[in-house]
Amino acid sequence: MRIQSGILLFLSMILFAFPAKAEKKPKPVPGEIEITAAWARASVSKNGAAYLTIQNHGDRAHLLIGAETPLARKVEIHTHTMDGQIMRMRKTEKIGIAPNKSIKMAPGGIHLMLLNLERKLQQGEEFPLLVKFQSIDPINIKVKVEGIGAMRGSSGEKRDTSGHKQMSH
Ligand SMILES: [Cu+2]
Repeated sequence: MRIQSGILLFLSMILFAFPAKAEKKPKPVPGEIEITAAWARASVSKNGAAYLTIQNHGDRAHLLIGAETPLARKVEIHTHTMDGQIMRMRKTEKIGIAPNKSIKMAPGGIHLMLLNLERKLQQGEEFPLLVKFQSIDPINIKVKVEGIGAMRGSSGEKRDTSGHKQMSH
């Protein structure tokens, strides 16, 4: 009896000493990560693509590790690479965003592939997207759906105050 309760005490001590790892990520520092110009193309097939501009205003690097939306079974981060003469989409697990840098997703470049859409994305609508990072809580945003051949979002684009016009090539 005494030995058993001793073992129990020992086990409970272990449990208290090693609480279940709750993998609680710290909240993003307010303003550290800014997601602007979130848009998607109206979809024609069961897959779609969404594009974000993610600015890291903080002084530490961040890693984009994926996204989720109730509208798609799966969201993958894709890049485009040249395979000989053919441009191919390639899945990547993460995209780094250096301190005080930004990444701008665009057709022909980095994009979020929305796989197995529940329904077609209609121009003009908005849908929720949860954007996930490695070391901070995910950020919930809305994505605006633009036309089928759109090359950029029509709204939400931050004004470029650096004095030069956006290059069209
Ligand atoms: Cu893709």
